[in-house]
This record gives sequence, structure tokens and C-alpha cells, in this order.
Amino acid sequence: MHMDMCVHVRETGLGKSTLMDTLFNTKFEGEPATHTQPGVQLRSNTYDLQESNVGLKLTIVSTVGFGDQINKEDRFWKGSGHLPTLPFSYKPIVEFIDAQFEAYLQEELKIRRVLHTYHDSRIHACLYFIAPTGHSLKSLDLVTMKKLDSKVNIIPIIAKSDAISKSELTKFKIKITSELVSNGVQIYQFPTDDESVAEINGTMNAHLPFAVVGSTEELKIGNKMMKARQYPWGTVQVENEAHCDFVKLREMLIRVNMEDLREQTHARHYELYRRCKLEEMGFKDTDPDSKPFSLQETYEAKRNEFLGELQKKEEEMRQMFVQRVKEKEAELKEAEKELHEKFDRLKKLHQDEKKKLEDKKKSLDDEVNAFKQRKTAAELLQSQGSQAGGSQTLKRDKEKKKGWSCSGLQAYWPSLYPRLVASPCFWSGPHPACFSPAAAYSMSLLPLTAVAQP
Ligand SMILES: Nc1nc2c(ncn2[C@@H]2O[C@H](COP(=O)(O)OP(=O)(O)OP(=O)(O)O)[C@@H](O)[C@H]2O)c(=O)[nH]1
Ligand SMILES: [Mg+2]
Repeated sequence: MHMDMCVHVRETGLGKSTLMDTLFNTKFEGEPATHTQPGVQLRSNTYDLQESNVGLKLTIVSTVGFGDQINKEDRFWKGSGHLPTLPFSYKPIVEFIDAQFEAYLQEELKIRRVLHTYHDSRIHACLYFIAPTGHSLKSLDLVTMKKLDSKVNIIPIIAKSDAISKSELTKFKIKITSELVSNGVQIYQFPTDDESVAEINGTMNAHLPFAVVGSTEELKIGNKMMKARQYPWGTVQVENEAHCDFVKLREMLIRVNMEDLREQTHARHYELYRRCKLEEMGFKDTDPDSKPFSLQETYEAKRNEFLGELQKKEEEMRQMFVQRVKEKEAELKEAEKELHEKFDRLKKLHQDEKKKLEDKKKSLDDEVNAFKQRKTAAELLQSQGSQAGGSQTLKRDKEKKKGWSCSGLQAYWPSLYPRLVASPCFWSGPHPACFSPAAAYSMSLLPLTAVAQP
């Protein structure tokens, strides 16, 4: 026997783990969930149990984080006056249930299907934990149950029901039932079509939602050990039907209706999923003329439709690609043009700078040359002046008295004399050569041309 159960909890610490342990009289491993992480997660664990000499493979899938981060949305929905449609905390749960159906459908559609050995992971029952508030159901509970009721057998239970008084509990049960009915939420009804269980199931349906208490602690009551919760004011016996509905739940879930839960899952919930899925894929039972629909034709039509869509998508992508390439090309051209312009500007700037520098260099060269020439001339004059010195002084004195003579100048300044004659200079005083060469140089009386020539 195999059963997959989804344990659904609305808030942290609603006694989910304790109830599972109490129901199956064991200690399932598992840390208490952290309720601080964002989003809803599902934890799935499979256990091999022995129940009344029957082997039971039980998978428990628990939701973590459901309702933890949703309070604001909850207020908003209530204020808006209508139930929200999409996709808050319940979405991962719906997706998980659908994924199990999908896996089963895939197995069914295989050419070589092995359904007898297939590990059926479809969820057969959802225990929906309701907090013992005594108030109305929260919008989130109603919306979630509405989303789930066509996919799984929902068994609503009031958790920790020892926290609510007997009279409040009666009213709370009535309130929950009427809210479920007015919101069109279909919870699992124990079947009454089989005579052997019709009476008990009919009675149990009237007790829904079950108000449960969980405890793994065993206390001695009378001379019997019993699962109970002890309080300063008294003891709640888990298996006492006057205290809570735990026994009813256990009987209905594990002993009387487990097979029906599996049957309903396959015949109702999975069938609905399968039908919707096949219709979505384009399969029909009859064509418009009410003739049986050919699987081959459906497949061909769907294949052609798919190929057409694929081609259309390909064409769109090609167009988009060409467009992008064109845009990129234009961008690149523009960038290239800008680069060329920048290069030309820089080249011109460089040429102008180069020309300026060349001009400057030329003028500096000229200045250097002129300086060198002056320097040479000055040095020459200085050395000749010092050679002539001594003996010439007397002669010069005599000539001074006569006035200046060219022969004297020639002797004194032999190499320059012919040039000086050849370059006339207008001078009304004594002949320039009669000055000391340094003085003559400093007064710039010697034309540069004359000095420069050897
Ligand atoms: N009063 C009361 N307390 C209970 C009941 N069941 C469990 N508790 C206590 O509630 C606390 C949380 O119980 P858990 O079973 O760990 O709750 P849970 O829903 O598994 O918690 P998370 O895994 O954290 O979501 C523990 O202290 C339990 O002893 C119950 O029926 N009545
Ligand atoms: Mg837990």
C-alpha cells in the first residue's frame, strides 16, 4: 500500500509534526522548520511503516513558510472584497501536485509503460491545518483551498483544538463549513455509496472539520498508558473522542478510506489533469462532425502547427538579427567617421605644431650662428690686438700725430684691411681700425660680412 500525503500548515508551530507522529505512532525525523526564509518550500520524506500488519509506504510532503510572509496581502485581499487569483503562497503547492500528475501522465504515455512498478508520487490527501482562532477563515486559506480542491482530497482539520472551548469549537466548525460552502470550496467527503461504510462515513462527514490534538507523550491515566497533554487544570487525552476528533481522523484517513482517497485521486483529480493536459495538446475525442478523432491526424495537425510556429519564430528571430546587425553596422560606421575626423584634426594640429617648431628652430639656429660669428670675430680681434702690442705703440703715436694711415691699419689689422676698404663705412672721426678691436666690435662698426670672411 502506498500513500502520499500533503500536510498543509497555515502558520508556524501549528502541531503538524506532532500530529503526524501521533497519527502513525512513530517519530518522523525532521527539524522544526525555520519560518524566516522567503517563499514557500516543500519538504518531502518517504517512510516505510507497518500499519495493522499491512506495509505502508508513506510520503509526507510538508509546506514550509506558507502564510509566514503573507499578512499584508491578506489584509489587502479582504479589503478588496474579492479573492485574489494569482500566484502567492499556494503556487508552489499547486505546481508540486501538478508535477506528480505530469510524471504519471508521462509514464502512461510511454510505449513501454510499467505502471505496476511505477512509484506513484501523486498526492492522495491534503490535511489542511486551520488555526484554532474561533474567527472566520483567512482569505489565504479560502483561496488556497479553492485552488487545491480540484487537484487533491482536502481534509480540513482544526489544529491544537484544546486551545478553544467546547462551545466556541461548535460555532467555529459551523462557521468554517458555511464559509467553505459559500466560497464553493469542495472538501473531501467520505464516500457513502458503499453500504459497509455508508453509515460511519455519513456520520463522520457531519463532524468535519475534525478538531484534533496531538501528543507523543504517554501518561498513566487510571491503569492505562495514554497519549495525552497534561495541563495544570487537567489532561487532554488524544484518543478520547470526548476530548477531540483525533480518533475519527485516524479511522477515516488510515483505516476506512485510504483506498477511496487513492481511488478519488486517480479517477477524479488525475483524470481532470489528464483531460485538460491532452486538450491543451490538441487532442479531442471527436472531430466537428462527431466522428472519432484520429490520433494520427491530431498528431500531424499539432506537429504542423508546431512547425509553423517554429518557422514563424525563426523568421522573427532572423529579422530581429538582421535589424540588430544593421543597427550595429550603422553605429560602427558613425564611429569610424568620427574617428577619421578626429584623426584629420589631430594630423592638422600636428602639422601646424611641427611647422611652428621648425620656424622656431630655424630662427634659433640663425641666432646661434650669428652669435658664433660674433664670438669668432671678437676672439680674432682680441688675439691680433695682443700680438700687435709693444713695438707698435710708438709707431701708432707718430701716426696719430699725422692722422690715420691705411698702411698702418694694414700692418695692425692685416687680414681685415682689404675687406674694410672694400666695404665702405662712413666715419668722420679717426679710422675705426684705430680703435681697439674689442671697442670696434662692441660698437658694431665691423660689418659682419667682412668679419665672416677668412
Ligand atoms: N496545545 C497544543 N499544543 C500542541 C499540539 N500539538 C503540538 N503542540 C505543541 O506545539 C508546538 C509545535 O509543534 P510542532 O509539531 O513542532 O509544530 P509544527 O507545525 O510541526 O511546526 P513547524 O514544523 O515549525 O511548522 C510544540 O510545542 C508542541 O508540543 C496540540 O494539539 N495542542
Ligand atoms: Mg514540524
